[in-house]
Amino acid sequence: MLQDVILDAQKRQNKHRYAFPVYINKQRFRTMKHLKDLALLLFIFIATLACTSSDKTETALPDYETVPEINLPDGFKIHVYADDVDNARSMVLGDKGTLFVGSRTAGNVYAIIDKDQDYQADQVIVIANNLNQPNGVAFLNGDLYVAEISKIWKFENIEDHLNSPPDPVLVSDNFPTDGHHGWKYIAFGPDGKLYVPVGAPCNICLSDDEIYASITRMNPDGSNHEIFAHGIRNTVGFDWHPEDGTLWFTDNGRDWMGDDLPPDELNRAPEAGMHFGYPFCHGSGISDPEFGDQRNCDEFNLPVQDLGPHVAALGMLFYTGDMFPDEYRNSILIAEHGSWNRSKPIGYRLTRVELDGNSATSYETFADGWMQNGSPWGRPVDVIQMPNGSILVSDDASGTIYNITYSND
Ligand SMILES: [Ca+2]
Ligand SMILES: [Ca+2]
Repeated sequence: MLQDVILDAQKRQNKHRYAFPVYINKQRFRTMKHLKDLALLLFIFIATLACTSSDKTETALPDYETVPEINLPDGFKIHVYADDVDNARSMVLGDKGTLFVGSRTAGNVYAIIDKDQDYQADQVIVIANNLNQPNGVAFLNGDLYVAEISKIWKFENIEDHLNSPPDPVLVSDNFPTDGHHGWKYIAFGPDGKLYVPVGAPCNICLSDDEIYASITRMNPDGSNHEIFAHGIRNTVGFDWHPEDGTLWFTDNGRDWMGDDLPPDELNRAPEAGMHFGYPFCHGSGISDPEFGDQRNCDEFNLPVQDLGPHVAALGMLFYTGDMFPDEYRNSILIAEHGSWNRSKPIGYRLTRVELDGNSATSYETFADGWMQNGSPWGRPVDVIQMPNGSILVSDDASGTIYNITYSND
C-alpha cells in the first residue's frame, strides 16, 4: 500500500543557518572542578540559547521570491514552502519538524521535510496512498493519526520511518461511511483526547443517529468515544484558546438559501454537551425554512462571529507566535476555501478575527488574491503556526504549501 515518491528538492536560495554563539571562557572551563560550576555553565548555555532564539535578527528568514498575486498587510510576505503536494489539505507538525499533510480526492498522506530549516521544503514523500479521503492528520507522542471517512489510523513512531512507513494500526472504525461531509479534520485537545467531527450527511436534514452533525472525542487508543458537541453541520477546522483551553471551531452554513444566507460560523464550546443550532437555526438567529418551526434559535449556542455566506471557512488558528505584530497575538486566522453555492464567488482568502475576551471585535481579510477577476486559482484549506512564528497555509487547488512571514524592517 505504501509507496515512496521523492520529488526534486527545491533550489535553495540565500542559504541560511542558525547560529547559537556560546560565550565560555576556556581557561575557566579547564580549571573547573566542581559540579556546581558545571550546573552554572549549563544554565548559561541554556540561557544563551533562549536569548539567541528570540533574537529576530539572528533568525531572520532569507528574502524569498514572493507570490505576487497574494495581497497581505504591510510587512508581511508570502513564499512557496512546498509545491507538488497534490490536493494538500489539513496539516500538522511532527515533534522532529516533519510537516504531515492530508488530502481528499488524491487519497495521499504526505511527509514534507525541510532538512536545513530554511522554510523551504527539500523533500515531499507520499507515506500512504489509496486512502478514502484522508483529510485529517494529528500527531501525539511520535505517532501520526490519519482520519479516513469512517476510520482513524495510527502510524507509530513515524518520523523514524519516513522512507519505509510501518503498516498503520487501526484506532477506530466507529464512524459512519457516508461520503457527504464525511471527510474529517482531527486534532488532539489539551485534555489529551482526539477530537473527530461527523458532518451532516446532507445539505439540511435531521438524522435519527445523533452522531451526525456533531464533534466527538476519544482516547488516543479509540476508547471512551463520546459526542462532545451537537448541532454542527460540518466543521473542518478547530483550535483551542491558548489561555483557557476552550475549543473554538468553524462551521459551514447550509446551501440554497440564496447568495447571502446563511453565514458560516465561528463558534466556541467551553463545555461538553452544547448544541449549536443545526438544522434548526443558522448563524446568529436565522430560522431554517424547513426545520425552524421545530425549535427556536434562543435554545442554542449562537456563533461568536458570523462569517461570510458560503465562504467555506475551514482551518483556523489562534496565533500565539512572536513574529507577527503584537496585535495578532491570540487573534484567530481562518482559511476560507471559497464559495460554490453563490452567483458571485467569495472566500478564497485568509481572514482574521480579533477578540476582546470571548467576543469578536473585528472580522477582516488578512490575505487574498487566490481569486483574480472572479476566477479562483487557489483555495486555502488549513493554517498552522511554525516554530519561528510564521504560518503555513495549504491550498488544495494548486497543491501548494505557502509560508507567510513578517518583518518590520
Ligand atoms: Ca530547506
Ligand atoms: Ca450554528
